[in-house]
Amino acid sequence: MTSSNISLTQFLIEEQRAGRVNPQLRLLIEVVSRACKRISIAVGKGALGGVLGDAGEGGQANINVQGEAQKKLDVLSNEILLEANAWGGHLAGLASEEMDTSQPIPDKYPRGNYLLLFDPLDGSSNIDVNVSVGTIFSVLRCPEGVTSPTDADFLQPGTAQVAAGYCVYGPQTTLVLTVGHGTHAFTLDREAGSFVLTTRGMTIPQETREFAVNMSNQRFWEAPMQAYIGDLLKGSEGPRGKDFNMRWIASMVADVHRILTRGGLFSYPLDSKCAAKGGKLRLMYEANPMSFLVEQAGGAASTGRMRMLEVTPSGLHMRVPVFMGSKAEVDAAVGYHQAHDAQA
Ligand code: P6P
Repeated sequence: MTSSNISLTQFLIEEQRAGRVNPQLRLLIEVVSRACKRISIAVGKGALGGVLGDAGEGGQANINVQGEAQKKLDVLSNEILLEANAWGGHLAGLASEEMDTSQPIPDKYPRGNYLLLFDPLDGSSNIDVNVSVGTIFSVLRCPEGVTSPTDADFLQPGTAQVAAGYCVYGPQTTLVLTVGHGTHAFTLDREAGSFVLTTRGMTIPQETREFAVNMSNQRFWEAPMQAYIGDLLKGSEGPRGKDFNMRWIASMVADVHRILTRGGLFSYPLDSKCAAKGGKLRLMYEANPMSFLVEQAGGAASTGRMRMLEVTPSGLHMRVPVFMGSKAEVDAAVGYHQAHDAQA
């Protein structure tokens, strides 16, 4: 780390001086980053912290609103984020992957102008096998005149986000953030206990030779996805004219962090198993924040048929098919879907 590496706090003060964030949003981001530090500590303890395994009593895992078994760390991470954000006066309400509905800030605290949505610990099925997981968050403005927000107040398109980020708990703990002026990475200095700016202006290469998809679902994909991936797998002998490599960590934060760092195409497409729900990944606190970060890094993000950030949310836990990463590769995947739909 060179002395020129500034802290997250200094970065945010400079963004405020430049008029790119206001004091309330700056406080919000600082509070979320401190919560992520606490989550990082809990994740890092693993078996030593008694926090591995499923949440629940008598061997019966709790099942969350997603129909997924909750991990102890899912519950703990959610509680850390709720407690950290309750009293600061920067939020009007919160929504979480782990909670059925959104929550207004408790009456005993002042309310602010923002809404915070988060997936407190994405990829948590990886925790017990020591693979990177992460926290994803999205920030919206609370609608004018709304003092006690309900779910409907959160249902804003991704273009309405004022900030988004994730914290990946891997070999390093890294916070990646956008406030709409580029995507920037901050690495946790564990000795000092502060996030330090390590990449100003992450940039995704336009082209790539790497894709991330769960290939075991191939037989369940729609025809255009079958055709698209089929052509990638043909490599230099096929219509794409180049060989591709594949990575799948099954932790969106880790896969997208790799793509923000070196390029690639991430996809969780529709398949016949999840089509009835609209897809696997959630729009409001997974696809939208990640799409904002990716676009701000020069990449693209789509449902395969439209720009992700322009999707109109129909519900807090709405699911969508996801394609994001290197712009030329996202465009290629979208092209296969457009060609298929044009013949339908
Ligand atoms: P699969 C983790 O559960 C998650 O929501 C994303 O982080 C990840 O990309 C995806 O699901 C993995 O899904 O079907 O490969 O286990």
